[in-house]
Amino acid sequence: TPYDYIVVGGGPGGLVTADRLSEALPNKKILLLERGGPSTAQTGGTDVPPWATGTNLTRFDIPGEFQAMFGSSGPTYWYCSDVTTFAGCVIGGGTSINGGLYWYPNTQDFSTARGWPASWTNYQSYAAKLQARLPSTDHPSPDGKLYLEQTFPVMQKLLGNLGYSNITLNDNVNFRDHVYGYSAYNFQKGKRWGPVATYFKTASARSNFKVVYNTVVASVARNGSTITGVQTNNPLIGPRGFIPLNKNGRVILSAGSFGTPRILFQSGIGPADQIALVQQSNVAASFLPPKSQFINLPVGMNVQDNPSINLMFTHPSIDAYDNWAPIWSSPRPADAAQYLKSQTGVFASSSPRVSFWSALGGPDNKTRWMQGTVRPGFDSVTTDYPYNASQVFSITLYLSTGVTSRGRVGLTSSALAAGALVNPWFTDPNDKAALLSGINNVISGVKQVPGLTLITPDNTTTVEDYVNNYVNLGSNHWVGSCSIGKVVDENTLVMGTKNLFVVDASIVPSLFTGNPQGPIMAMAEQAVTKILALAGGP
Ligand code: 6FA
Ligand code: ABL
Repeated sequence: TPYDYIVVGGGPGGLVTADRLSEALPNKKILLLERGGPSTAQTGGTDVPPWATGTNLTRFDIPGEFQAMFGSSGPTYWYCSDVTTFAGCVIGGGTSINGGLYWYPNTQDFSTARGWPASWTNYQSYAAKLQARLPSTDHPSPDGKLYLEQTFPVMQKLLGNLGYSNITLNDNVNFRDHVYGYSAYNFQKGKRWGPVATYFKTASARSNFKVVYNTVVASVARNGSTITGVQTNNPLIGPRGFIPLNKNGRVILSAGSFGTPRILFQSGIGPADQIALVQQSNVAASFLPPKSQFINLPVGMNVQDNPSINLMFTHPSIDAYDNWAPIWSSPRPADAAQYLKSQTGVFASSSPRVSFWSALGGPDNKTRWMQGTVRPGFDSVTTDYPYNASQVFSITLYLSTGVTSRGRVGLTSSALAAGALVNPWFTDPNDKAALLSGINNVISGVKQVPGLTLITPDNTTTVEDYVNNYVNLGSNHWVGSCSIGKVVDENTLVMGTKNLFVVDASIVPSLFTGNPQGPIMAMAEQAVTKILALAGGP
């Protein structure tokens, strides 16, 4: 059957969009196609840790299972198998597998200085719509108590001595210089909440909305600039997997910073070298339009991701929480029992605790912001010091708004996997210099905090060498591969097409001030409003 709107991808961009379309157009048919399967129990998920057997508390529902996403011994089916970095491929996309840090957008996130068209700078009413649907909390345990908070007093001393103030971070969104506070999350009732428990829930209750799981969209079919339907791998939903659009129908791509470019390349939209790779792939090539209809746009260019560096410390007051290793198979019994009883306690939160920001000067006289995330435990310690592993905590320092480095994403193999073609971190040496100065500033405060020891880097490695040799600078916050103003216009319409839109992180022209899921959802609220207002649609 044909549809009026087909939304491709059920991450934060796609879920906000599909919900608002189905709300505004009760007599039109809205289809959401998601390549992954269920995640939380609400969506049909059943992946429950052994300690919660018999409940509907899945790994996606329990915030405290976040670190187990990385350390799983079984198959990590929730990650996209054909994206060369972490990306969520279940309903909810990244929001079903991420750390849950959730920041309301601020003025500079949607400013013309960051590449947004002037028509986008009035972001507040869209942010308000998001916040009404999905408020943040910095007290994720429903009993109102804070758990595993030993890093807070340590950071209070460290950052207080360096001139930082303690604020409620989401109450002061434009105050992002020398501030710290409790992390804010999109959790509620002690569970992962996000767009799945809100937007997707209301969409799913409407008769004009349908979701189909386990369906990969390869390309859009088009007649020149007019999209006529989507090509999928699922023969059960249409002949040879094809789903047509109604007259005046529209397709919205929300497949993420890697997934959306891949669909565009397979639809003959993008740089010639990427379409050439599609031409070499038998099946995908058969769905390309004739060469005369290729649309040359800088899809995959202009990409950013926050460069980030982890520093590891010990302090005698810290509980490293066994480095989160036993949380799936053998959690601390009291914490597991408390969570099972009332969804309170340590498991009501993911691992991050304190968050902080600072504005940095750069050698090029540009201001760059630095964000810090503090969590008990660590990924890996490299040190010559003897240290007590049960007292380790990590500070991740990311360079955020103001980053000037850009990279490129695209197809990385003949099997059409997607990933970075040019890594986006430190392509401008001024970014590295700025982050280095920020790191040095944080480290300069360590000796003033009794008992605090920096163990990685240790005293056999200079901070400069540590940064120069750092292996994975990425932070999973990819934006820009279909930048607004370059690939899509100010209504998020793919340039050169009449009815193809993109609403996901790929259209974001520059990195946000903090972890991106909040601004992405506020962006989607604004995008869907513009799409609905645009003449010519269903
Ligand atoms: N962002 C935050 O704000 N706070 C965090 O704590 C945070 N942590 C993480 C994190 O720990 C990890 C491991 C990762 C990977 C990301 C984190 N992020 C965090 C970033 C945040 O989750 C992402 O920026 C955000 O989810 C991006 O939203 P988008 O809507 O742009 O895209 P998604 O990748 O979330 O969703 C795309 C959806 O499309 C997926 O459901 C996918 O399965 C689906 N899809 C992809 N290709 C498709 C295709 N061809 N056909 C059908 N469906 C497709
Ligand atoms: C984010 O925004 C980042 O994208 C994640 O990388 C980060 O999680 C979460 N938020 C929480 O701060 C970290 C984990 O805590 C690490 O254990 C893991 O190695 C890392 O992601 C992988 O990138």
